[in-house]
Amino acid sequence: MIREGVVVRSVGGVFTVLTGENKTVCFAPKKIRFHDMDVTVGDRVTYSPLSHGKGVIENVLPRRNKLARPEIANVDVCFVVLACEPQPDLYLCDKVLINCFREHIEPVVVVNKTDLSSATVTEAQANYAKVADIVCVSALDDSAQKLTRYLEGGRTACFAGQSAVGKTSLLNALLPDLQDKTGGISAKSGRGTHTTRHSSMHRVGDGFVVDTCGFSLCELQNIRSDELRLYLDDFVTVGAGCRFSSCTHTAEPECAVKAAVQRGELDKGRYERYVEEFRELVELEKNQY
Ligand SMILES: Nc1nc2c(ncn2[C@@H]2O[C@H](COP(=O)(O)OP(=O)(O)OP(=O)(O)O)[C@@H](O)[C@H]2O)c(=O)[nH]1
Ligand SMILES: [Mg+2]
Ligand SMILES: [Zn+2]
Repeated sequence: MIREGVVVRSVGGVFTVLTGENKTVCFAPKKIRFHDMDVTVGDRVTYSPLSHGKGVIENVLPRRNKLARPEIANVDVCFVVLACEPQPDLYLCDKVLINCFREHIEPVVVVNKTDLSSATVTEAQANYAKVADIVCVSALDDSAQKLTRYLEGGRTACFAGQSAVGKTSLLNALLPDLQDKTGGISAKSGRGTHTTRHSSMHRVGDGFVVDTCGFSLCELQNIRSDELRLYLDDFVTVGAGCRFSSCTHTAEPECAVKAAVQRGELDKGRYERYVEEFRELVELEKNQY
């Protein structure tokens, strides 16, 4: 008898598959991959149960969407977590947001550690208020509850962000019985110590939340340089006023986006990062052909 379930944990080729309230520890024959990604947390799979709560994955069902960083499939919402420490990497944040739009995932910018400082709140608002919800929280009080409204109707959310921004701490705040391990920031590098090593999916209220591993590198997923601008909603709105409808807002004359930056209506840092990301894609494309 074949069963269906969702992969809630994946560690070294061993997958925990949830069907209703039952968890089955499954193995996957090496050949099972779906498109270019291995079986991953969030995947719906079919499996043949063996004895003793074990099983073998037979197939991966088509994905609604996927992200490579964090590695996850079939999510509705992505909580992109920023904090005053470690220092926010807005290039990383931009790229995660763009990949979310590309994959039809709702990104929410979550500013954590607001008990320490509100500087990141200001920065997040200047950069992202026009493109995503911004939710300010601290894992030290009950403000993480603000995230639960994104799970209503049984939606699945994942965390994304640099190591040590507090992803696991926020999940622990939502699920006091969980108390997964959290880590710190290395005094030497100022970076997180990569405490979470595997993604895991947890039921929270109506929906699910996936804790993920922190990362500091992220590539844009299947996005061409000339369409990059379409994934920045704030640029799309302002860009309606550019002289050329295909304006990339870089070298073209009479560019409404550049004008808006000059008037201070679009954040200069955000614009400069866009130009950098655009150039990176152009470089990549040159090497491809
Ligand atoms: N002051 C303060 N500290 C926090 C908050 N949230 C997390 N921390 C601390 O930040 C550190 C990192 O937290 P984690 O939850 O392990 O961070 P993470 O994002 O899961 O990190 P990785 O698993 O490495 O990706 C820990 O020392 C936490 O106690 C917060 O809201 N305020
Ligand atoms: Mg963690
Ligand atoms: Zn333009």
